[in-house]
Amino acid sequence: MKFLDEAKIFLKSGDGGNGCVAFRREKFIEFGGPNGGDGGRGGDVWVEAVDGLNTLIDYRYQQHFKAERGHHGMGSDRSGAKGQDTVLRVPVGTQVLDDDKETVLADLTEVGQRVRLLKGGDGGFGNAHFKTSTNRAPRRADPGWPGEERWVWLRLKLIADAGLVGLPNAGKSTFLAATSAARPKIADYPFTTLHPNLGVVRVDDHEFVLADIPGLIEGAHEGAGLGDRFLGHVERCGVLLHLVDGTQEDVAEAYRVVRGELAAYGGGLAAKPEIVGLNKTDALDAETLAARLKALKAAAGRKAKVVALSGATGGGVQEVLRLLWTRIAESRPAPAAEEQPAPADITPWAPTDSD
Ligand SMILES: Nc1nc2c(ncn2[C@@H]2O[C@H](COP(=O)(O)OP(=O)(O)OP(=O)(O)O)[C@@H](O)[C@H]2O)c(=O)[nH]1
Ligand SMILES: [Mg+2]
Repeated sequence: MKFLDEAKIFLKSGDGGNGCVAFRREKFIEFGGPNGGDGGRGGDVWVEAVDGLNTLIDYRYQQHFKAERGHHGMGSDRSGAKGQDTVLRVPVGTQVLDDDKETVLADLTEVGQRVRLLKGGDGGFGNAHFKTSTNRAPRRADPGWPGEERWVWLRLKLIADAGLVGLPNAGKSTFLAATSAARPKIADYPFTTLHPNLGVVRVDDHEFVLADIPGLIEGAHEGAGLGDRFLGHVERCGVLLHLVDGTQEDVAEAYRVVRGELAAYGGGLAAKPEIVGLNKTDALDAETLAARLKALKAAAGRKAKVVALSGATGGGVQEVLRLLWTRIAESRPAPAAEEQPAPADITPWAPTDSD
């Protein structure tokens, strides 16, 4: 199963600025000639792959992108300035597709790569441009040429950064729903989740992709329950969030069952950094909570970090997200900072490609 993050957006490049009708007016100069300047070119729309983004979440909130219109020409032969370009910053791996969702307009595979999607309209000529030997006072100036506009799709193949594991009913989907815009099915029976769900989680100024997969049970590696066939979706995660339902008697056993299945699955899952969450703590009194937390800590050993939380009320959730982010940041390859030129927001307009 492939996970895709998609967004449909509307783009428009800037219209050209209008040309100007003006005449030279100066004392003692009769019949000053035409001096209306040309309009400026409209801004272009670019797309650029940048470092530090890994989802298209920003394009859910803003869907219309317009570049600035070229400035109008003015008297005294002043031409209008070029309109500002608009640069869409997208994660590496983003493809830009046409409205039909098939034609690939741009495929951004490395940081810093930028592609012009729409060109701004040309500016109109001012009346100085229309001066001829027979018409020395032309009143004609052209309006700017319109910019281009189109709908495009942005598409990014998502890879989960963090994976939720646990027994059925541990509250995995509730956690995903509480921390992202994903709306997985949640219910009070095992195997509510039949397919993996992904959500984009924001914590502080970072964002990462969290995968919720169906619950594991004892013998999953032999096909019990839904088996371990969805574990492949968390194989490439940097960290696992292992949720244990705190309302059950033996939290340590619940923890061990899932660890056993992760180890049996192989693929390095058992060796992945793990955050252990004692979940549903809102339903526990202080004494039970302390006892179960202690039992779970003993089972998890020193290596794993154990946190008490409640996906339903949100208690402890921020702490868990920060811990997850820390592990994810550690697991991501360090960006090769020296190699990348600082991405400038605007590319200077090169007159050579302005045909
Ligand atoms: N009191 C309490 N109940 C919770 C909490 N989180 C989840 N639940 C309840 O636990 C039940 C199971 O929640 P789900 O999120 O569907 O659990 P799951 O781990 O996704 O279950 P599967 O998809 O079957 O593996 C639901 O009835 C939830 O309302 C919590 O923090 N506190
Ligand atoms: Mg679920």
